[in-house]
Amino acid sequence: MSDILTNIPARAGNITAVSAPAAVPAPEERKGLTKKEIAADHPTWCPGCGDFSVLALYFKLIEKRKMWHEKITTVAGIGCSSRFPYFVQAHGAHYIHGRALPFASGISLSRPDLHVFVFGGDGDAFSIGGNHFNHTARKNIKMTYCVMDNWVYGLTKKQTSPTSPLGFKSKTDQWGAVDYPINPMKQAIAAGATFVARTTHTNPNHVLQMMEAAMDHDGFSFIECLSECVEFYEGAFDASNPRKGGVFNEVPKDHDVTDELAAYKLAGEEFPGRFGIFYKVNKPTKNTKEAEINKTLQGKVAGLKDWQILQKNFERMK
Ligand SMILES: Cc1ncc(C[n+]2csc(CCOP(=O)(O)OP(=O)(O)O)c2C)c(N)n1
Ligand code: SF4
Ligand SMILES: [Mg+2]
Repeated sequence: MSDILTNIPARAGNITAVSAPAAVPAPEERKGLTKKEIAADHPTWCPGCGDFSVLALYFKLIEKRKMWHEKITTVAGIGCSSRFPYFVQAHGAHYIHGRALPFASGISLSRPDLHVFVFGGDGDAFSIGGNHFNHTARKNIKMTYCVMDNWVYGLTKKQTSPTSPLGFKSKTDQWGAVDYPINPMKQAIAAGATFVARTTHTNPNHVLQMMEAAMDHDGFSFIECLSECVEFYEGAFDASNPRKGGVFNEVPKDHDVTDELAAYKLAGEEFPGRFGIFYKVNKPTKNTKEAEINKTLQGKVAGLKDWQILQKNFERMK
């Protein structure tokens, strides 16, 4: 059964799209959007859920960077965090569990004028979506992937996730988790992501800073954003929150973000670890490479009609 049927209240189709308002004045007449103009449905998260902060900061980003409705594309898979696009009054899709990245890749490659944001959970990203994560990262497809890591499956009410620590008691590990958790930062660096950052929902300025830097990066940018599930993993991130007696340690000022090994070392620090940009390098994107191929090929078929190009392709395949 499709995710839409299992998880989403009656909305038609396999993809639930939220479309922009009909009457859009010409860009030159328009000011930056206000939160009121970007907020859609009332978020259905539990009171106190960390996901509220991430959404509020996405609104701030849209406001600050003067992005207009038709330029905002928000994609997600399935999970509490993945409800995100519902709450943004712009274009977006609440897609299939673990499949947000391939969907977003299609948008990114076909619409170079947009910057696609993908939001989702740790299960969505690293369990069912694990392969897509690795391949989207290695292809360096331009987009920002913000994983709202709560160390648990929230939507399905407390199962062990790939980031749950050893000993975590859940419905799937009643005696405590025995499997070693993955380290999202190490995974992203090793997979080939060209921008890798870490933040936490309890530090709003930092979340916004990371989102801005990720958006400005030409390539696949990954953010691990700790986002507490107050219902099924309360207090998970207290050690990273100064208001709860924890510490928020930023990446050292002298850290070289182009040094892969140094980034990997930072990622290996014990929780609460470091926050900030661990790794950032410039590498040609799949977007650029494909655009170059398209340009060359279009030159070869200049003057032909679409059906003639198609026919030529069929002939070549015979
Ligand atoms: C193909 C498929 N498998 C399983 C599910 C059930 N399911 C929905 S969300 C989810 C995990 C959610 O956890 P996470 O991605 O960490 O997001 P969170 O709810 O914690 O934000 C699972 C297993 C599904 N909807 N579709
Ligand atoms: S179950 Fe957890 S992750 Fe889901 S909305 Fe509630 S607090 Fe947030
Ligand atoms: Mg989760």
